[in-house]
Amino acid sequence: MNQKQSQQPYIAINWNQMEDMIDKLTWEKLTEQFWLDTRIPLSNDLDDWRTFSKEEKDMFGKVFGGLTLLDTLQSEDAIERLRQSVRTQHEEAVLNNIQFMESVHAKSYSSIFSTLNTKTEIDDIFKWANSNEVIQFKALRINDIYKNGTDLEAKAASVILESFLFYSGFFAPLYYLGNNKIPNVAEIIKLIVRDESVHGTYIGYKFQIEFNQLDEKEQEKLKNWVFQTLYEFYQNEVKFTQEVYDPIGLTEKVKTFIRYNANKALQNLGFDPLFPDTADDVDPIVMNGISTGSSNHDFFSQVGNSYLLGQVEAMADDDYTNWL
Ligand code: MN3
Ligand code: MN3
Repeated sequence: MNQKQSQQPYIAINWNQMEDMIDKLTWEKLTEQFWLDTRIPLSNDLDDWRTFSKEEKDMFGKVFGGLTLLDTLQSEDAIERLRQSVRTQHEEAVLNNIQFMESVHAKSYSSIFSTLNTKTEIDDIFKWANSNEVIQFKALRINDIYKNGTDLEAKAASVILESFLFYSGFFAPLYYLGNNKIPNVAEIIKLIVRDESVHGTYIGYKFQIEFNQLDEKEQEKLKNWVFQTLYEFYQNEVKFTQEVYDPIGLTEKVKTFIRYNANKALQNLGFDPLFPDTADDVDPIVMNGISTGSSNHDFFSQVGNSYLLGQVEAMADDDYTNWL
């Protein structure tokens, strides 16, 4: 939408005349699942936290520090970039909601830190996130695509971040939840996962609309770019996973989980999976963690309360009506 030309009337947004019903359904879904970190009783997790080893506490600091960095990027730069190529006024309204929730996500980690960590520990975590090479690679590379990539590349980068790059971090709280530890911290992560699931699906859907308008040659070129970029991120994710999870011996389980989620990112973009890993390969403790509770974390799933990889196929309108 460009309303800046002075000769043209300024257009009032009309929610009774939808160009794309997906915008309205997404708005309703996102506003219905609105939440705030301040409503979760995080201090109830302190008893569990005190039993954790130094290595476990260190791992959680890095995990949440890394997630803070990525959600900061989403709240500050991603939505501004996506705004440049909105197709409808309603899409811009949905992006406003997403942008605010990204700030809620980024702030949630600070609520977790202030509950579990000392001031010195918090300072160290932020120092790590702001200087560590592997975590910085994710943020800088994604932001570079936002700054210098095409509209379609920017959308793809956003989906890669939302549906893939967060999950090496999400693994830890979900795994501990599956073992009945820190349930309130994990509840926040589950709420974030639920949001990211809608964000990735929605931006992926908008990507697919534009992608389908390209000619075959351009499609092939962009598809190759997406797979190459995703694989480049996967290699960095492996490094990140080793650095963060080697000390507590969870690296291999996390690597399976990130490959599974890399496939989900590709699915959101309308592409076939790259890795052989499916939901069945992911540690069931994590799948339990992610599916506990009343929320549906995956809008592709036809079976309701779960987080399974759906059939890989192009999006259709009825995929969205199933949300209702
Ligand atoms: Mn977020
Ligand atoms: Mn998001």
